[in-house]
Amino acid sequence: MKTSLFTGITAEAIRNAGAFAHDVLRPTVRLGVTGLSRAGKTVFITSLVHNLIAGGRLPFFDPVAQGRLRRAYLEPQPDDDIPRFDYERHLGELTATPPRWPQNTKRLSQLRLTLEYEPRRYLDRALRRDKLHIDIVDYPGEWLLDLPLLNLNYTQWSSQALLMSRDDTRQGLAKNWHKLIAGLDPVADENEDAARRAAKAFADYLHKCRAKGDAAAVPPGRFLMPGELEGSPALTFSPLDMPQDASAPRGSLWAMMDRRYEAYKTHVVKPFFRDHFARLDRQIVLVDALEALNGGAPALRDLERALSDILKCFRPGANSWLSSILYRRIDKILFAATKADHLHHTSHDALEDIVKCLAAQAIERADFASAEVDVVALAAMRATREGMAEAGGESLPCIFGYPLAGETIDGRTFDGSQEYGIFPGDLPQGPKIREELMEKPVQNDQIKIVRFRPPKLTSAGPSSPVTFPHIRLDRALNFLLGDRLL
Ligand SMILES: Nc1nc2c(ncn2[C@@H]2O[C@H](COP(=O)(O)OP(=O)(O)O)[C@@H](O)[C@H]2O)c(=O)[nH]1
Ligand SMILES: [Mg+2]
Repeated sequence: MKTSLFTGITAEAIRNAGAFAHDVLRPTVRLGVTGLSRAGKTVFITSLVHNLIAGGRLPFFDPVAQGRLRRAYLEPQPDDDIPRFDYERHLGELTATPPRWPQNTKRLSQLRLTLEYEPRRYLDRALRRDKLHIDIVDYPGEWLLDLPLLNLNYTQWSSQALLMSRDDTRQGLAKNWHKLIAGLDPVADENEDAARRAAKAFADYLHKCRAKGDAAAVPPGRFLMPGELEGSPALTFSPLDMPQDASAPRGSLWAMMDRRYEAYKTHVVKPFFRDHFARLDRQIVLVDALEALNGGAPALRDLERALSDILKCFRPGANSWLSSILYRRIDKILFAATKADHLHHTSHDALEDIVKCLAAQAIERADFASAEVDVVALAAMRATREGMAEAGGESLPCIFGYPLAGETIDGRTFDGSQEYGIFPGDLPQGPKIREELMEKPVQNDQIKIVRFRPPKLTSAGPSSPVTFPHIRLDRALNFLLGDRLL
């Protein structure tokens, strides 16, 4: 272990060290699974756990390929104060007839999976070092985007948020909120009702941005993903249009908002980073690049910025608050483009290249000397099959699946009952990929993405359990965990 990790050690770090001493006896990996809402975290965790427990096809996960994985099972998690990831419910939804995608989740949860394996080294076998606990922590990526708030006071944050909202792409979405705060006097007496109305209008605006795929106008993350804090005063604030060079008079609306903003940082942002983020060993960041491709160049630029902000959390500045509480460093980070089953396999490498391109600048800037970073295109749950279809005398590589009721392509609305072959379009490729993506706007109709029903599951034989079909889930597993199962 590098001694430099102990510089700036704090009480929190010492507390985390207690957890570490415990881990030497029972090897544990804390695996963070994050991504913006709807990126596919719940489906990823459910499929990963089920494929391991039920013996799914994982030929590129070395311990399985080498026949060394003996069994995998769930165990009670060690942290009694963290909600458990509701694996059984999500499994039930995905295996129902007809299968359904899991319901939306908005909070942090955790699940302990234990792997028993045959160690490669004689000594490990003799000492029966043959178990690894994996504590999977599912948390909203929106919460990571709150880190920059720690360096901003209320006035700075307020003017930044207002400036962003006056951008051409956001102005329309912010109309109601702008109108509401224009009618509020920041130096007038504090007023709970006014604070509530402003906070609601602000949150509505943030939701509208997100619905359009705008990943940049997110913080404060709990406004979109409130978790257990819904309705709490720490979430009842909004930027205000404040007079320049003035300060908040005592008892004013401005002072009230300032106090709540600071409470949000102290009681919401810091505890998340300290109690959850700082304890992670490995991290997978799920990215719905296809949704952003669908939204064209502005959505891709926003996604690039969000990825860069997310990456900053993994490599905080040397003298920052976050680095002072980080006891362990995350040593592997995987960026995964999800839902690759929306594309024919001939496009999977291109999708990986797109995510590499979106994350490249951030990775360079952050200088990941101590962490290994990789990119993969995967589908945790493959909802389509592949085939060729004839169109206009041309044979095109298509994907076949059941589009969900209400989905549309080229003006046609699907009813969910029939299988269709879809040619999803060509992804930009090659050395000019960045220009193609960011400057020449991808036309909205160039890539065709519809949501498909989850697949009906089949088993390999009467005695085999059903498992979830996937794309490259095993490669992701191997990168994240393979070296801990030697
Ligand atoms: N076709 C396909 N769709 C997926 C896959 N993973 C997620 N989805 C879709 O994305 C939606 C959101 O996934 P979910 O796991 O709930 O996202 P979360 O908000 O990050 O937990 C699901 O309802 C599915 O429609 C996948 O591997 N393949
Ligand atoms: Mg979820």
